[in-house]
Amino acid sequence: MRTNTTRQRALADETAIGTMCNLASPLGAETLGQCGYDFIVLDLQHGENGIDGVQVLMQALSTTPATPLVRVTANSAIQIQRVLDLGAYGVIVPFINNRQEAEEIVKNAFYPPLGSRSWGPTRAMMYAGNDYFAGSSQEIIALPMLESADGLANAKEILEVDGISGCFVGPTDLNISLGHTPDGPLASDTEEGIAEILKITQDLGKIAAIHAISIEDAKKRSEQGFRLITVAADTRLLRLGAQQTLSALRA
Ligand code: 3PY
Ligand code: MG
Repeated sequence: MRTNTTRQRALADETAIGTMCNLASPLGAETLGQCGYDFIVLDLQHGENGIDGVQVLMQALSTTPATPLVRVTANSAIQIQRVLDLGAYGVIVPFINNRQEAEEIVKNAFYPPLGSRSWGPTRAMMYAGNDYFAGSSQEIIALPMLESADGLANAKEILEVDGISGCFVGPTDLNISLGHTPDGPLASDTEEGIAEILKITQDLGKIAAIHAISIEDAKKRSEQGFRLITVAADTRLLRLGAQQTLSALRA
């Protein structure tokens, strides 16, 4: 089965760098993949992507070395199984708050004996290889998002679930859940919560993932110990590049 190079990198204690696709553009996804990102997260939770179009973005990513990951809209059995059938090599699931919710992810992301995913890897087997049934539990990553006060309080029981590969911290939603606003730097209790989650994840030998809003933020998270980092998103990268070009020419 095709190796999940992003998983491999993160578990080897190297930082995998990716970004998010909020645009429903196959050419956009392909362009980012060709830039050399380790992975690309196709985002169904925010932005304009939907389940019906995400397959084409995964096909576009197939021409690149980037690992295709999908952030689903919610902890939905149908959506997790469908994006995996379409070739996602990992799922990121928003707002996971307790062990039971983490167990649900495992049930839907993996075949028996680990989970109870239904057989039907329509595109996944072409992308991954004919040994998909035997190999997918090893290669696919399942990352619950820890981004609420409950998720923080229950981080250990969530991360201890067998089959959960690690966690993906959503700093902004965590900040909001702890009583702060989405603008400006994160509050000190949010940073303390993030450090706590990181320590629990590292102690379990699992993958610590997080979203970063800037290059500086990503560097800080990598130095802190996070090993899978999304930096910005296609919309933001487009805006930054365009603004930089314009302001240089108009100066
Ligand atoms: C958050 O910061 O809440 C996120 O979900 C980042 O993607
Ligand atoms: Mg979030």
